[in-house]
Order: sequence, then C-alpha cells, then structure tokens
Amino acid sequence: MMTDDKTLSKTMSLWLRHRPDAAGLALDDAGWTDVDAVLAGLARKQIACGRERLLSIVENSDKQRFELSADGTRIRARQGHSVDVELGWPQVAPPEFLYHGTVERFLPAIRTEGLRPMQRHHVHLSPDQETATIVGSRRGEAVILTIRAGTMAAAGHIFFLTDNGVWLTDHVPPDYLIGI
Ligand code: HQG
Repeated sequence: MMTDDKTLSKTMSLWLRHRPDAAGLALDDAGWTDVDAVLAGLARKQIACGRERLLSIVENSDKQRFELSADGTRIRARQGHSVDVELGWPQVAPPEFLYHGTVERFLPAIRTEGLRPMQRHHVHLSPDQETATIVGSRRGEAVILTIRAGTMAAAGHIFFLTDNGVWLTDHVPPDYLIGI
C-alpha cells in the first residue's frame, strides 16, 4: 500500500505513543523500541516503507516528533505518550511566561479546572505565541492563553523541557492563566 509521509508519521505516532500493541511493538521504560520492529510492523500492515524512508520521516517530521538512538537502531516518540513511559527530560526553570494554544469551546472547562493533560502525560506549553497558534489551530480558530510560568515555578510546580522545545508540566491551575 502507498501511504503518504504525513499518514505514515501519524501511524508511527499512534504506535510509539499510544498503541505499541497494535503493531506488535514493546516499548522500554523510556519509550524506545527497535527500528527493525517498526519496519516489521509496517511490513505486516503492508505499508510500503523501508529503512531509508523511515529515517527520512524521522529527520523531516515538522515537529521533530521522533528520535533515533545514537547508533541508529532504536526509535522513540519525543513526547505525547499515553502509555506509561519515563522520558527523562531535564527539569528546567521556565521563562516568566509560556503559552498554550487552544480553542474557545474548551475555555469554560479550562477556567474552572485549569489546563489538564487530558490524554497525554503532561500539559504541553509553547515558548512563544507563534508556536501556540499552530498548536491551537489544529482544532479551529486558535485562542492563545498566557501562563505565568515563572510564578508557577516559584510556587513549586515542576517544568520539563524536551529537546524539540516543548515545555511540559503536570497541571496549570486557573490562577496562573492570564486574562481568561
Ligand atoms: C485542552 C501536538 C477541557 C487543551 C501539538 C487542548 C502540541 C482542556 C486539548 C502537542 C482542558 C488537549 C500538544 C480542560 C486542556 N478542559 N479541555 N481542563 N485542559 N484542555 O492534543 O496542547 O502533533 O492533548 O487546550 O503540536 O493541543 O502530537 O494537547 O486543546 O505540541 O506532535 O485539551 O500535540 O503535537 O489536546 O497539543 P492535546 P495540545 P503532535
């Protein structure tokens, strides 16, 4: 079967973040699995993708969703898992403000509950409004929330920074959201 790169990238995200079982994959504690196992999973689903194409998808993924081990034999999703993994991102002090792109229809719940991880392990925050706009626009007209991240950190909330620039935290209580 011919599958375009975007569809293939979505399939890999599904397997490496949420449903490794759907492709017969086993992820280790940090989310890694063998590149060969992914290739075998693709072959079983009759998706035409060899090693070279898989590596080019890893390299060209717009948000650098995947990463390879130093020796190139293992692959993982950088973030966004619903399966239990310990990704090992460093805990970093955040800038004073971070941003979150969402849509109008979620605002009533966000006003009461704050930002919650929903299906993911963490709330994902963006370093700038441009990135947050891209994230929010996946669901409609983006609404950009500003988070008082520096104040949150001073109050003991922990932030992690992935190496593709996404900030992760457990929960943003409504008090730290500006202007909603
Ligand atoms: C919303 C993509 C109701 C939240 C992107 C969001 C990002 C609430 C949705 C990355 C809520 C969750 C993450 C509450 C939050 N009540 N709704 N209390 N708290 N929400 O996809 O941040 O393509 O799990 O605003 O580019 O949109 O996966 O998170 O709209 O980097 O690589 O619930 O995912 O990257 O949606 O996106 P998501 P997100 P990938």
